[in-house]
Amino acid sequence: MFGFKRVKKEIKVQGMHCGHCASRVENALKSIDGVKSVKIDLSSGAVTILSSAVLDDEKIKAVVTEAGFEVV
Ligand SMILES: [Cu+2]
Repeated sequence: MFGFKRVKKEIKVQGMHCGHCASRVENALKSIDGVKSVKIDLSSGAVTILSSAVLDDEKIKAVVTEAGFEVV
């Protein structure tokens, strides 16, 4: 919602090869509490996460790993 603060976090994810991979990572990250949007650049593996609170790095790693990819 408008007016709430947003925390921006950028990570790099290895192993994404197509839109299907990207959407798996996106959905995994969106399952984390507070995540509002996920933007993925497939060619570089750069993932930008906007959230309403500071996210736990370990949690991010865990859901990405669970989806079958790796945070580098
Ligand atoms: Cu793929």
